[in-house]
Amino acid sequence: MRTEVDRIAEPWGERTPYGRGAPWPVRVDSYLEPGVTAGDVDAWVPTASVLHSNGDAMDVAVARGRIVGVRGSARDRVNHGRLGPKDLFGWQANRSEDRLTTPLVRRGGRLEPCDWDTAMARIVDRGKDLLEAYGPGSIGFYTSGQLFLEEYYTLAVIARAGIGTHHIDGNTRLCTATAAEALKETFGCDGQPASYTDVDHADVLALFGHNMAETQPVLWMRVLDRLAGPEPPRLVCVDPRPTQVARHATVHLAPRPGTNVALLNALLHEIIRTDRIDRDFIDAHTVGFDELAERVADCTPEWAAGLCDVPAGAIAEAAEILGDARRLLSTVLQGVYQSHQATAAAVQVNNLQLIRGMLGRPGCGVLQMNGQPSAQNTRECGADGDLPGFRNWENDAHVADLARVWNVEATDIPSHTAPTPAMQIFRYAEQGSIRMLWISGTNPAVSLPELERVRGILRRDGLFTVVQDLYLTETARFADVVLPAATWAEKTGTLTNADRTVHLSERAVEPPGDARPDLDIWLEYARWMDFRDRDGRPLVGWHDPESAFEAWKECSRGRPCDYTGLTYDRLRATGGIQWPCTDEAPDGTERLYTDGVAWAAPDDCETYGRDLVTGASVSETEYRALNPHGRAVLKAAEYLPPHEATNDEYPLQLTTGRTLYHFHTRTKTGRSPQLRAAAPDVWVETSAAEARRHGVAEGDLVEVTSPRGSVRGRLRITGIRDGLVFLPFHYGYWDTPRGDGPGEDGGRAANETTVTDWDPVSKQPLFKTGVARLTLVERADGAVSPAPTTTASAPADPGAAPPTTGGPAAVALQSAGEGGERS
Ligand SMILES: Nc1nc2c(c(=O)[nH]1)N[C@H]1C(S)=C(S)[C@@H](COP(=O)(O)OP(=O)(O)OC[C@H]3O[C@@H](n4cnc5c(=O)[nH]c(N)nc54)[C@H](O)[C@@H]3O)O[C@H]1N2
Ligand SMILES: Nc1nc2c(c(=O)[nH]1)N[C@H]1C(S)=C(S)[C@@H](COP(=O)(O)OP(=O)(O)OC[C@H]3O[C@@H](n4cnc5c(=O)[nH]c(N)nc54)[C@H](O)[C@@H]3O)O[C@H]1N2
Ligand SMILES: [Mo]
Repeated sequence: MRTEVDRIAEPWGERTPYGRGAPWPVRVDSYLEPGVTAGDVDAWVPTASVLHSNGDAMDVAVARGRIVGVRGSARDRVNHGRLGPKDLFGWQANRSEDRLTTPLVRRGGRLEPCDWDTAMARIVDRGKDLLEAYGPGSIGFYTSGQLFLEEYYTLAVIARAGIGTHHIDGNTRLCTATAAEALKETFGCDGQPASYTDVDHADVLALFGHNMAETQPVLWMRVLDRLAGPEPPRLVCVDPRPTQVARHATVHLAPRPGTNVALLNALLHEIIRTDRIDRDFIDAHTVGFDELAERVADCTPEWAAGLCDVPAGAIAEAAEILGDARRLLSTVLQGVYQSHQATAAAVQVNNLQLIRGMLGRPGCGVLQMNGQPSAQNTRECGADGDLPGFRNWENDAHVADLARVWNVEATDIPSHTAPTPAMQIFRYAEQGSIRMLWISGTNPAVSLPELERVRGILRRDGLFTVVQDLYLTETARFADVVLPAATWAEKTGTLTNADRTVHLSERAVEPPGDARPDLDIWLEYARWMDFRDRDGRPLVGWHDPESAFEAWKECSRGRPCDYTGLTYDRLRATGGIQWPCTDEAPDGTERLYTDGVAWAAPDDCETYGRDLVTGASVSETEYRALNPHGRAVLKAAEYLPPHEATNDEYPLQLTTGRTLYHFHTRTKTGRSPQLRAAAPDVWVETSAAEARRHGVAEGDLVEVTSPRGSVRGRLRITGIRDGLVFLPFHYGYWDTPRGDGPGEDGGRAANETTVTDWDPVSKQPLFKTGVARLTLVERADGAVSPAPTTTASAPADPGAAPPTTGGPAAVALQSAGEGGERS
């Protein structure tokens, strides 16, 4: 059956219900631009989405050398054909008229076009001068969670063994550093235990600070289809906003932001108090239960109710559902990771799974979610603060093993101190010890906290910045050299989603002008720098995506993220495959830890861990004593209040986040007409009671001011908890007259208001726990708030705003059951 659906008005499309343990029915979603029919398409080229971490597999339609649409991949394990609104419409950004087509260099204060040799010579000359005068610590790399595995691996080799700096991190620090850290603290090693197929089996789903409906819409379709079928799962939602997840929940807890640890400790308390624990599992697979039980002994629902401002009865009810679950799947994302006790809270979710013995079986597990499409690869390949292959930088044997793979001396790989997290890289740039910063695939002039400070750093005379992007972003405008990158569908490479599924994304069209794949840029740089291994051979011995992938496979051999059973041809033939994929597990691995925890032994683990409250490192000796047999560690944490408290001057809490239709700083979704129109500008969300208290109404232009700065937007009144303001963080300045920062009509980017502060364990910045005041700028006088009505920002009074629709331009095709059911 084929139906046409306005996928802006109906983001999740129609239901294909299924029951517990049954296969998720196929539904193929597709969109071709107006005037193009399937008969016009010359080729369908396989890839996966890069506008979230879900890994929706799709084919790009190519006609006469141009992308003209997309179609979901029916065979793929991740999406069974479905696509979300960003998947359907986001590709149009590739074709935008304002793509960068040549390198730019700064001459006399202005960025001017030049050829590649001129740009590369500038970078190489400056880098060599700095290396000679100040050493490798004067150079830093800040990369992304949106490139391909082959690119990160190449960059990691160049930075660590070529330059020899440990100032290399990804924007994954803002994103899923806490996911990685929480997995390391509990399981000794990064690596997602669960699988999306656990949604098919679970009888209880618990979402902690995760607006899955908007941020992984295809995974949410899977949940909606279970909810519509026989034996639906029960949903527990912990989120201060009235998200679609909250609307479908059996229990919705809307805590005061920054109180996750208090709430989780109370849930653990109740489960232990009512003896709903799995003693055998705890004894066989964990250490630390007694300390955990002691830590939460006084954390009653009544105690947490006061801190979280949630009824004690609702906490007890949630604990009962979690405690009675027979197949419990929990997910965690930014409502936890971007809070002040990020790792401490994320680890308590791991603890909840473990004390209930909910691990390594169908329907049982935890998804410490990723956000970006290839954040997993940034972490695996060591383009963030980790060594490649989840090796432990504090373990000499691991460093020596990496040196063997790269054929360099172990002493050539910087591992004498902890790797530098992104916020510290920017601090060094501010202080002047980092003098060259190479930024790729990220837009810190909009996405880092406290933007006035960030702009000041990027503007510094003593800092030479290289920015590698598709567009002249806010960040690129501050650069000394801008390099035009080719992107998704214009280059080939692999990417791994949040449940370890690896996809091959193939080049479908030529990049515009002189734009080049990030891989080619770094390979070229390595040639210019002439990096050598210890036998005098080129350090980077590969020349294209497939040879880079083969090199990475050797680096991953025998490691938890083992890719040795994968090839480009296998990925082409099969679609997505989950790592580890080896000779012993040739079809990949659905769940980790089906037979106990595997990588936590002192000689194997990726880290010896940290104190969850202070962030202080645990020493190797302490870890050996704590966990000699390599079990899962149940780590306890006491609750601490958020770093900023409301006061007379700033009486409101402030949180920031996402909407369904936009991706980050909108460089792609802001250039896709349907997505742009669905949420055209920044808005401000409060509750009706808060609006009344402030004497403001729906559609009024208001200003949100924090101790750092302010943002102006039109008010949307929603069911958000009282005392809380929400700002979407997508809206920067590239499409405003000034282009790089606030103009006369005030700030637009949420990060004008956020604070330079981070979780002590994962070093992830706090985007979700600020304070602010709200003032009226101008009455609505007929103007409406640009907030969508289909999402968490739906108006409390349904008649208060016209419904968000896409009209004929947003009609996509849905073919249910086509291609048969996937087993
Ligand atoms: N549409 C869309 N999808 C995306 C992205 C995008 O930009 N747009 N980006 C991708 C990326 S990189 C990421 S990291 C993910 C992020 O995906 P999510 O984490 O789902 O998105 P956020 O909106 O950042 O935050 C989730 C929720 O945290 C809640 N929250 C705030 N404070 C607290 C708190 O103290 N406790 C709890 N429990 N909850 C709180 C907010 O109300 C919000 O609904 O999305 C990915 N998918
Ligand atoms: N206030 C607030 N701030 C936040 C968050 C929040 O919730 N609230 N969330 C944080 C999170 S989770 C994240 S992930 C970050 C995201 O923050 P950013 O990474 O800064 O956001 P993007 O807009 O995705 O920037 C990616 C850039 O890479 C470019 N690009 C895309 N594809 C390619 C490619 O193939 N090659 C190259 N070279 N460039 C490419 C894009 O044009 C874009 O400029 O924001 C963080 N900041
Ligand atoms: Mo993210």
